[in-house]
Amino acid sequence: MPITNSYVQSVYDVTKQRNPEQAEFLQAVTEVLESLQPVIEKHPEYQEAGILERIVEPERQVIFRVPWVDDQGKVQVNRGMRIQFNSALGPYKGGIRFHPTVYPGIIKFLGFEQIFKNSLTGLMMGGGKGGADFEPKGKSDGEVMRFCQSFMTELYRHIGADADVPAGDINVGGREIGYLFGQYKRLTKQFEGILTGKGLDWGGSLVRTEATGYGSVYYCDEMLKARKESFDGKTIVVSGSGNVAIYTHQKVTELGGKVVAMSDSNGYIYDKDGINLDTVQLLKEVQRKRIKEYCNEHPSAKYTEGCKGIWNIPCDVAFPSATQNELDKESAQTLVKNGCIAVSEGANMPCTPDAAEFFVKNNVSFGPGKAANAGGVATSGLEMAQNSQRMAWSFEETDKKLQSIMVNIHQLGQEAAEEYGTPGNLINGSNIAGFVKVANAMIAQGVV
Ligand code: NDP
Ligand code: 2IT
Repeated sequence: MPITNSYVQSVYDVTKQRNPEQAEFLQAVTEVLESLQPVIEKHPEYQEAGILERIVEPERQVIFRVPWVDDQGKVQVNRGMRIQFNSALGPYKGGIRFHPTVYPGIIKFLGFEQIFKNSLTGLMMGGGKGGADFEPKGKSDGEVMRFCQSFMTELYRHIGADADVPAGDINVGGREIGYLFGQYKRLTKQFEGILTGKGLDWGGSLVRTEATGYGSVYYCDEMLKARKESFDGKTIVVSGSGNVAIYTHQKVTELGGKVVAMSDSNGYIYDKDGINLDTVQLLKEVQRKRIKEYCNEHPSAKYTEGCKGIWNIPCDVAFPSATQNELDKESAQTLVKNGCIAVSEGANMPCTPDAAEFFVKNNVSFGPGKAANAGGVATSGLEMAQNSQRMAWSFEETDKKLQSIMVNIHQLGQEAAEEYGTPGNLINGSNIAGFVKVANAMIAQGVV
């Protein structure tokens, strides 16, 4: 849907002028602004209060030096950042990404998406994101620890249990959260819920590790139910082999699907009889090795160099769960040609805009990231609730809450899509449902 509303267009023009080099951020803003046009037309109060002008500009952006010493004794310097995007609904909340591609355009796209995603969860969380252009591949535990300690030595002054609560994202998992938490405590003497994804013995929540993958499957299950389908007997392709991909595999298998392919940034593995999750977990979670090595254990599987080819594998349901813009229009056309009926974005913005549009136009049930992968941050919200209570809930109780949040997010998207004239379009519906709550809170809180 192109931008036709002149107010929306003027907001986009200013955003582009202010952020000319930030392609990913502009991509995320464009998609949201396009979806919001019918809301803006129906509710002039949003324009009167300057909501769009405010919502595309982060409340605060901190960029800092992260110096550390490698195992050879050499000084290394990375760039760290935390972007505190919007606090209308609660403390800033969102992950930290360590990847060489990190720059403000990536962290801003993620922080911007996070505003609407967190709103959809129904929990009290604003939107933020952080990261560094650090490459953890090939680094020792000691190097990762020193890097995390240096990162937190600046970050600690900007976060707080009621101010900003970071978590994991690409290359930030249990190990990194531990090192970051330890350094925060050392600097402040406070044992507080300032991060989520913590270890289970020191304030973490059951289900947080599994939550994004499980949530993406629960969400997709709702999309399948809406078309009178289920996972039973379905062939599934999951890209990535990290946190989100692994627990997507686990849950989808439990519900009767068969995952035939997974990947990492070097290439993908395919086995028509199904990918063995124990081997993937050992390789990725314990040994930190490449997915290619899977074939040493399972000679029936085939490894192919390069990521894009994974979408040529025929499947009923696809879970792009690695990174942004990993699935383009050509891949979308191939998936549709091969009979794919549903796509659930485990990653943030993994489908290019023309790929997403192609899915919607061709009757593929399409779950946009800010809805489909909201289970991770939702369970982070549950971790914060448990920390505030100084309690820990059971796996079953937490998983049940996660499930009902995902069902609700799907319903909110459906209802808003219907109300604003594009029934079944969960991109529009989720953007609108997420936006309206934030916009109303911003109006109530005045011009800040
Ligand atoms: P992990 O670091 O655990 O795994 C990332 C996976 O994606 C790895 O297999 C990695 O391969 C692959 N990958 C990363 N970058 C690229 C790239 N540039 N090209 C191809 N493959 C790549 O991260 P997560 O599983 O946590 O995150 C995956 C996605 O899910 C991200 O988009 C993240 O923002 C999103 N997400 C994560 C949530 C969470 O709770 N963790 C919550 C919601 C969304 P390699 O090992 O080779 O780098
Ligand atoms: O993109 C995301 O939602 C995350 N990386 C999880 C954020 C969180 O605070 O749990």
